[in-house]
Amino acid sequence: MLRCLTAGESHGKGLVAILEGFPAGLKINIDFINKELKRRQCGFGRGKRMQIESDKAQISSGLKNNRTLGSPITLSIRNKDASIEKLHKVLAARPGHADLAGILKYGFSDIREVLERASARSTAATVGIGALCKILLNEFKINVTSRVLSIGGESTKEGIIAKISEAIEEKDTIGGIFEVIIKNTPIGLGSYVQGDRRLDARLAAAIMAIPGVKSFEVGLGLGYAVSFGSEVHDAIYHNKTGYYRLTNNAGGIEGGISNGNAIILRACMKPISTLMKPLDSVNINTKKSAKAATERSDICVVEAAGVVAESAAAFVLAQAFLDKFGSDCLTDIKESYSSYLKRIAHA
Ligand code: EPS
Repeated sequence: MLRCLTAGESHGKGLVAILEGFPAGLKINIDFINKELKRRQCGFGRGKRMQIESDKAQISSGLKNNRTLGSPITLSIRNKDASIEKLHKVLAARPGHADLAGILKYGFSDIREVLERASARSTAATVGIGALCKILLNEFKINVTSRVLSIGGESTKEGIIAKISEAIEEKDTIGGIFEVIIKNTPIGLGSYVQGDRRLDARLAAAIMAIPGVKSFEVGLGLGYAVSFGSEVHDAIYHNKTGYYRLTNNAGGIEGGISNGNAIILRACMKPISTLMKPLDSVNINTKKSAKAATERSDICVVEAAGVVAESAAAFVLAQAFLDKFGSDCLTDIKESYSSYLKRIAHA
C-alpha cells in the first residue's frame, strides 16, 4: 500500500517527505515537482514568507538516473528561513490555530513549539508528494486540477480582488471555497466493503488534513439536503461506448467507488488565524488578558489551498489505483490496467 510520512518545522532546517510503495520504472521530472511547489506559493494575498522561500525539491533516495526503483523515495525542501532557535517566545494563543490546545496537550510553556509544526509550511511537503503521484497518474491520463470558486462570498474576479484588498486594508484575513477536479479516473477505485476503503472517505480525510480546511463535500454535497432523490441521482444509460450518465451530481463517486465520471470535490479554507488586528486572548504565563500573537502570515490562501488539495487528492488516487492494479512495476501495472479496461468495456 502506498504510504507517506512528512516531517519538518516551519523555521527548522527544512521539510522531509518519504513516499513508500511507489512502483519501479517511472521517470521522474524534478522540474515538474518544482513547478508544483512554486504554484503553492502563489496567489493574491499570500504572505511575505513566499518571497523568502524558493522551494526546490531534493530527492535523496528511490531513484537511479531519475527513474524510480520501487524503494522509498525521500524528498526534502530546505528552509531559507531556518531561524527556529533564535525566534522569540509566543505567549498569547491565536484564536483559530493549534496554539492553546497544542501547549496544553504537549506540556509546552512556549506556543512557538506548537506553531512550528502546526504551520501551513508543512503543505510544501504535501505538494512534493502529490507531484510524484501526479507523474504516476499522468501515465494513465488521470489529471488533477483545482480552481477558486469564491473568496469571502465573492465569485467574480473583480469581487475576489476587491474582497482580498479589503482584508489587506483592514489588516484582516479572508477565506473561501476551492474545487478540485479529477478527470479520466477509471470506474472501480475504492470500495464499499469497508469504511476506510471508500474513496470519498479517504479523499475527505486527505483534504481535511490540510491546515485551515473546515468543510469538505463531493459532487452536489450539501445540495443533496434540499433535493428529492429523483432530482439528483444520476440516471444511467448505455450505448456502444458503454455506460454513461447525463449528470454528475455524485461527483464521480458512488458507494465509495469511482464511477468513471469526473471526481468533483469542494472545500472551505478558513481565513488565516494570524490577524494583524489581533483578537482577545490570554497570556499563558500570567493568565491575564492579552491580544493574540501576531506572526508574519498570509491574508488569503484559498488559491494555494486548492493547489495543496490537488496533491492531497493525487496521493489518494495513486494509492487507490495501485491498490487495484498492483504497485511493483510500471509495465505490469499498465498491463493490468489495460486488461481491466478491456474486461469492463464488454461487461
Ligand atoms: C506558510 C509559511 C508560514 C506562514 C503561513 C504559510 O511561514 P512564516 O510563519 O515564516 O510566515 O506564512 O502559515 C500559515 C498561514 C499558518 O496559518 O500556519 C507556507 O509556506 O504556506
